[in-house]
Amino acid sequence: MLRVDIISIFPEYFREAFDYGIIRRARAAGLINIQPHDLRSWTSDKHHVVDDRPFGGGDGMVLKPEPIFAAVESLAGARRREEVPDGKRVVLLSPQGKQFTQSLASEFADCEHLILICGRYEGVDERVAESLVTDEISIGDYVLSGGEPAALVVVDAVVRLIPGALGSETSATTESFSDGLLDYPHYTRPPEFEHMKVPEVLLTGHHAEIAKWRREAAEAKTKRNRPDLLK
Ligand code: 6GU
Repeated sequence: MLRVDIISIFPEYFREAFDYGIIRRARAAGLINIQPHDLRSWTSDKHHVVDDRPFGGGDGMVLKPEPIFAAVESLAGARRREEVPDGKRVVLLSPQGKQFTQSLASEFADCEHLILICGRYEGVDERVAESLVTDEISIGDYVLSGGEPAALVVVDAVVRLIPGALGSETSATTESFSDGLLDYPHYTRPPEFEHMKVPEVLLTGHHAEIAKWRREAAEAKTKRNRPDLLK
């Protein structure tokens, strides 16, 4: 059972997000336990303040360190990165993070406990990234207004790698990225749609030729859409 705690100032954002498809099945099967938490519940002041103005000036507000350290202490039992036990990862979602990849998703799927911290506003006090988290990750080169959508992305990518989450399918190992190429093109009925035909070889039942076509089509599509993967 993989436990995932998500720390956010918008815990309601996740209300129905995990109630569909593979994630719903994995939860029902007891493969994963996902729990969103309100960062404000780890404040101690009357107004539950989680942010403050940046030292040095500038626009916007910065998430304060104290509630985040308190949250991670209560969920992971650690106040510093070095104290995070094996099998646990404390992850800050931020546009300044290192790129989230399929390989990192595999590492997370092998863990017993993930703590995902959703960044907000113009930033998070840097002592969180410096001293508390085991990983600071970004899901791509664009700016989101918060880490919440990124947390959904991470949970989805990780859950489908947990043994048993995909049921009888073998998809997880044969799809995009596991062999460094994009997935091959897929077709279903009808064999002709508005003058657009399914490649003939796929209708023949010649398995070796189909495999060869798929390999070449995957390479061509990778060259066209993601030449960086071939370098
Ligand atoms: Cl993880 N957070 C934010 N705020 N923006 C992002 C991101 C994360 N990944 C890409 N852009």
